[in-house]
Amino acid sequence: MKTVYSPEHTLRNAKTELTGGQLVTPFECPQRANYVLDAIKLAQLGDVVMPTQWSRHWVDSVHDKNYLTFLDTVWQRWVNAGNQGEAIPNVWPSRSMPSQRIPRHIEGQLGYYSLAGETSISEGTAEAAWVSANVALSAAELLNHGEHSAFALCRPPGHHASNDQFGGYCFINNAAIAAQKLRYDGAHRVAILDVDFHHGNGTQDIFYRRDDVLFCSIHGDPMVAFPYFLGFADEIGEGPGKGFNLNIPLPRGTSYSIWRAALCRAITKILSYGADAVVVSLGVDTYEKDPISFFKLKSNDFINMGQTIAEMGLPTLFVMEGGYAVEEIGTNTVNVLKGFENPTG
Ligand code: Q9C
Ligand code: ZN
Repeated sequence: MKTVYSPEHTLRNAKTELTGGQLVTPFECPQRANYVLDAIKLAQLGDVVMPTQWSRHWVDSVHDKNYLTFLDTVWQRWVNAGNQGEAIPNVWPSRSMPSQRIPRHIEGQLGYYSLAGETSISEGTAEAAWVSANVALSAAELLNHGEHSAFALCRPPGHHASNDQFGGYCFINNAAIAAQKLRYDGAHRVAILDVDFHHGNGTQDIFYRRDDVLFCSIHGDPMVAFPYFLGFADEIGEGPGKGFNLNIPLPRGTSYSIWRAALCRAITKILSYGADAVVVSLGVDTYEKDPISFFKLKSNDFINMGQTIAEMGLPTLFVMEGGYAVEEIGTNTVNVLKGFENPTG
């Protein structure tokens, strides 16, 4: 399997994440992608190729134009406003003041265009997010050229980014834009299988009213896990999208046997849907030692995960999302990809 990777992911190198009332070094750090790349080379998974640059069209097709302008300019505007630290949102159009207006001040705009407050914007963040999108698009293009599978080693991740909001370490929804391209390239029906520990709220929201992209997600119960306000089992899609959204929230301590049963449910849905291609939002934060998650998958379980996904027999694009046990992120990610390439029976 080929991997698409760019060293420019290091442009995203924030110094702060707001967690537990403190500003800490972000869990979503450059070493993550470096460890994954090292493991890919060690395992000889296949060629590692650089992304090419794609038209803005694909990103524009899932994100609000004004949001993208905000993303491209926020850092400079934040600095120009005299701020010393990184750009962190601290006020939102909340339930008691549901304003539809977009503030002019950068502090107000940060709240308007964000869905969470842990993710600081720093110099180079927008540039890295655009490169990450190009990584996903270039990997999607490999499928278009006849590859059965490909791996987009995206960083920063994307599945929490909605049409017009960043958060959860995500800015541009890489999996969503890849799905858009696969649709355009001839797949009539695309399924997104989100196996990251967290619910892919951004991806769900982008495709919620559509029947040409099925979204299936297995994740920590949002009653007790980020993103808290989306990802419940009763969210099944709306309008033409009704029946084309599947959420499987699971409790604290979920082991692989339980998790795998959920995967099989999602796979049954994808097969009955008649998907022509699958995008896997591949987070490995389901790992037992992940510092911010609460499932109990072991490193070897990721091999079976890849094998099980392969049993669908569909062209598959893997897109990197989360995974914060940095030392093991390479092994766990490559285990999925190797498992996919070496199915049982
Ligand atoms: N105390 C992805 O996996 N909440 N994003 C962190 C840490 C945000 C995860 C709480 C988690 C976002 C792509
Ligand atoms: Zn995650």
